[in-house]
Amino acid sequence: MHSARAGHGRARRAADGLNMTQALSIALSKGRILEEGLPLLARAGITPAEDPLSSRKLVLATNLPDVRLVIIRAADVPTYVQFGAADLGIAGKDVLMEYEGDGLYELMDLKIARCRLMVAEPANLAARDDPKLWTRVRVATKYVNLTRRHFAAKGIQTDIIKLYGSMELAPLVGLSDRIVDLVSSGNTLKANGLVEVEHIADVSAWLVANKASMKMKHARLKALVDRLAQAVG
Ligand code: PRT
Ligand code: MG
Repeated sequence: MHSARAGHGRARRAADGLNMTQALSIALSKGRILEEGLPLLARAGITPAEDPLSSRKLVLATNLPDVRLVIIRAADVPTYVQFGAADLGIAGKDVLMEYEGDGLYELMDLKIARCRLMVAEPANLAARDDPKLWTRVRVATKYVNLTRRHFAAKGIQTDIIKLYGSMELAPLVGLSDRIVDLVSSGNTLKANGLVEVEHIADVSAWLVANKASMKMKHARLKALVDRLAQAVG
């Protein structure tokens, strides 16, 4: 009796394991990506089995039996996809530019969660400042890698202060005059007396894929990617 139950448990776990590896997974983050991504997924014929905005589940089944959504932090999406923990992912170009792995394909621009990556500084400094004269700048940002690359390409040295959020606060409290951050409406900068002084990149969310999955699960992934491409229009 005991061993039969254990046997059943093993079979059950094996079946779950099979299901986990065969289902196609899409990693995406709560917040803007999910808010704008859900209508896009719906247009592609993919709807979660329960509301991801209210559910605490991190893995969600969808109306398609072999597609599930994995809900993770935005900055973790490239890692999950590179290591094959998800077949596909939806990640902001900012996150992809910052991530320095090379194990994923950037398949297509989903044209959602649009914004721009900017250098900003206090308005009173900008009035007498000229970015063309910069040789060394102190910058607060969560985008350490892309900030260093951006300035290095222009021959400017950087002292970077790594933050995890609320970059707009840094100039107000004397941490650094300049910040590198995302801007969409511009209201946050304005509310904190900051102005944009340099444009680094236009940002939107991209569909990324694990390289091995694109070979091993090609037909099913291609069908899914085609549906998403149609939904983007
Ligand atoms: O918030 P959390 O720490 O969990 O993670 P996250 O900040 O990485 O996630 P989330 O959901 O805030 O952002 C996910 C993705 O949305 C980003 O990686 C971008 O690709 C995209 N996105 C689009 C934005 C914005 N627009 C945006 N405006 N992400 C952040 N912002 C912030 C910006 O950092 C600034 O603080 O909004 C503020 C500016 O907005 P405006 O409208 O006042 O200019
Ligand atoms: Mg955020």
